[in-house]
Amino acid sequence: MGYIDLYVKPSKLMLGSKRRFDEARYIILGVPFDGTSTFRSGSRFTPSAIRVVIDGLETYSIRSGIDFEDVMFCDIGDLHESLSAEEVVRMVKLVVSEIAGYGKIPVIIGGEHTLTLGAVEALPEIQVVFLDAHFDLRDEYLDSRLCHATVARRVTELGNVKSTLHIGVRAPSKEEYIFASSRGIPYVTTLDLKRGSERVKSMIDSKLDREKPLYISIDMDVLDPAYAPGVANPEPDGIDTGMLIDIIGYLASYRVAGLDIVEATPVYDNGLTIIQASKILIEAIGYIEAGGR
Ligand SMILES: [Mn+2]
Repeated sequence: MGYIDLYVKPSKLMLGSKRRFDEARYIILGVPFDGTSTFRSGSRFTPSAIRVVIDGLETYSIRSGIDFEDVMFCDIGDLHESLSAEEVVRMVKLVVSEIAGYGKIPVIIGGEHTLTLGAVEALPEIQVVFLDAHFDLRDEYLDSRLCHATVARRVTELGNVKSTLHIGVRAPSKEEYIFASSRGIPYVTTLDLKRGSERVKSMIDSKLDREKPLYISIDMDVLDPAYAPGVANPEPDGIDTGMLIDIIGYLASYRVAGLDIVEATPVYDNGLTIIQASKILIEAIGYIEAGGR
């Protein structure tokens, strides 16, 4: 019996998920956890919400030319629930290790951002890109060292993480700004993104290694609240969906070894955010399948 059998329970299948685990290239895993959300919780409902909403979207992508329904993916269901962030991270790590051990790409639907620590820890030598309005680089937040606001800091401490890059930053705390600057942690702000894509591409190319596997973590609050109002910590002056998908498309030309999409919360949504997250998922997997743009 493996960790998937032990810690994952069946759910409604994404788009009917017709493929078996052994034949799939992408393994979808829901992580319904929002135990450390301090402002607007409810992201634990997002894995189920996306599985419902995605049925209403067209699956063919004019960007990548890939039809998501033709992609070899398998939805294994949702991680067991726990109120302990440590326990969730531990279970995510074991399950993702098993998925990656079979040479498959884990695609994780959160849930809050904390889950990214377990996923990244499970992979061999890796570089990590955070698409996020926030740094999540605090050493501790409200007396907790393991939560959505410290997850990137914990990721930078992992021995298997070769480099990190933050894209879409527009709401750093002073502590995080000083930490990132003093450690030379590279970041691209929302203002940089709005000033042109060529600069951003060359920034990505100068910071990432094409030979090494890449993990992409998409915090839905990287989008402007006009596009994604239903997130745990909305932050104005963000980017639009097309720009985010363009960036993901470029990152997909690297060796993507894992992906997550986190922090959307249906509880504060007008319906739009879950639709955006579903679309981003379709386009991201399409681009990875097509080898980027
Ligand atoms: Mn985040």
